[in-house]
Amino acid sequence: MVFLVVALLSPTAVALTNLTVNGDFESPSAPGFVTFNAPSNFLGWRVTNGGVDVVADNFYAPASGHQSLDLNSVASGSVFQDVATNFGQAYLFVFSFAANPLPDNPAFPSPAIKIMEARWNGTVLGTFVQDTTGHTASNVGWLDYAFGVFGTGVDRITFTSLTVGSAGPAIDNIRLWVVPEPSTFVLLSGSITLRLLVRRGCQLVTLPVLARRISPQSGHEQNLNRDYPQ
Ligand SMILES: [Ca+2]
Repeated sequence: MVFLVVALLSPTAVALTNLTVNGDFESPSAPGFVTFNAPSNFLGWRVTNGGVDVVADNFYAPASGHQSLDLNSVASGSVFQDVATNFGQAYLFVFSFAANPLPDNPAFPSPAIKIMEARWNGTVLGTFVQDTTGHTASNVGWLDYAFGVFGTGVDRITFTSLTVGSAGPAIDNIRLWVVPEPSTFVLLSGSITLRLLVRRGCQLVTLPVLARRISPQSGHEQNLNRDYPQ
């Protein structure tokens, strides 16, 4: 069965509820940063590899709110969250991706190019890369990535750093929204052609979709017109 999302509605047509818990990494409050080494938990998230840092905006700017997550403490980290979903229901999964632009802890050096893998319920959505060259604490270079997915009952969102060292890929503003109708969806201003990766059972397909720019935000770059990995 083909699932097509077309973004043609106004932003006020449907109120979107984010189904993730602490997808903005605003908890716990981090005066600077708070490290969670595996295995550990913090609100909404389980750390399964290495370690991660919840980082406050006095270190570098988040995509949203006051904090974001660096997927490296001093080693490659991985976090996941299980989200209750309805089987067969279509969802839009969106996250902001960048990288820690600050200098490394010299004892744990990392390359300038940071790499992360994102998964939906075990399915790799893609490998995401940011070169921190030219980025700063105030110009982190956050990008939004969006995927259409289907629920299976309980679905696991996983983010894994593929970068060594103490400054890793960074995520923020994780969103999971129900797609209100199979043929319609609400996004925000600006029209961009987007490919959504759609999961139906075990089959992965990509569909060309007319989408609209998500979450306009000062200094927050958008990257919705790229071709997503298949
Ligand atoms: Ca945040």
